[in-house]
Amino acid sequence: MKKILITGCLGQIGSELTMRLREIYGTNNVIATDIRRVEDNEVIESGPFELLDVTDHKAMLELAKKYEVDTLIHLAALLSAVAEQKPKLAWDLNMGGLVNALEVARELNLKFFTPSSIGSFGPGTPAKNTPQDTLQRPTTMYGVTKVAGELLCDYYFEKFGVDARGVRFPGLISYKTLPGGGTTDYAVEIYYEALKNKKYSSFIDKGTHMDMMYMPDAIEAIIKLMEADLPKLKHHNAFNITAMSFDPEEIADSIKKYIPEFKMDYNVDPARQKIADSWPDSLDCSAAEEEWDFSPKYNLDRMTKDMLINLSEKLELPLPNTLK
Ligand code: AKB
Repeated sequence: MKKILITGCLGQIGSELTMRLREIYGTNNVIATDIRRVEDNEVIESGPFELLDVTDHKAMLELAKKYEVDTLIHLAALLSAVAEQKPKLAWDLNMGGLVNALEVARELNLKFFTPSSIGSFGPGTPAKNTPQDTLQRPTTMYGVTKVAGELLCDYYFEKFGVDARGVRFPGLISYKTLPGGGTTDYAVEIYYEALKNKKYSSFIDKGTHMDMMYMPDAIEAIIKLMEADLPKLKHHNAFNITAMSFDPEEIADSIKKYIPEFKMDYNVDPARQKIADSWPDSLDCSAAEEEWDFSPKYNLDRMTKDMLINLSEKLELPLPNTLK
């Protein structure tokens, strides 16, 4: 990767990935795009930024040509809970945006990355130690677009030789940018509420295990996969990756180690619970480990400590005594 165009760069992944890529590859070699512009934003202010609606193929092609990029990282998409509320929009944006991005990659011979998700699995998938290659019959529109997206990437690789790579992300936890409308978002909200109010009402029920990962590991995974030697990749695209699997009780217990007075109860949201129930509990990432040396650094307690330290600074709230 030398010159990179990113779509959806103001989202949860994009905002951190853009800054990290600018550190590694140089500010002017990372062109950030999003459908909106916001005030006081480090991604917009720190380097090249362009407005881009990913459903506009011509506009995407023009930008890729204008900046002479060699890599396209396509992140713009609706997440699971919002996609369930607006299924037609999710189809149009997630699939329309992806096919446009793959077309641009084909036309200009670009290296390509797009994320899939644990949402690409469904209730018929083995829930524990979910294999890399297994049954995928998701029951959400988000999942339908993710499986179709994985297949589309495979198709562009086989048919046109587009070097399309990707991972199946679990829930991503970060203190910098909030996720927008996912099922795993409770695992981010809980840290904000723990610091602000010492309590949290979880919209996901007790005993619901989902895979998760701290954002620094997710960012390093993207870069490592993109820099991996092509002949070593047997799967190429849609690699299972995860760093931990927990249910609400376990993340609450981890927070209590640092904020002993923290209390959690439940106010389950049936729509998001239904999505969570259709997803695996824990993925097998051996293909990613073997093919490109995937190795996350953060487990639950390390992540909790880092989240609480950084969030208390961001929210200008006192650091918990246990962390002083
Ligand atoms: C979501 O909850 O929709 C995402 C995901 C796991 O893909 N965080």
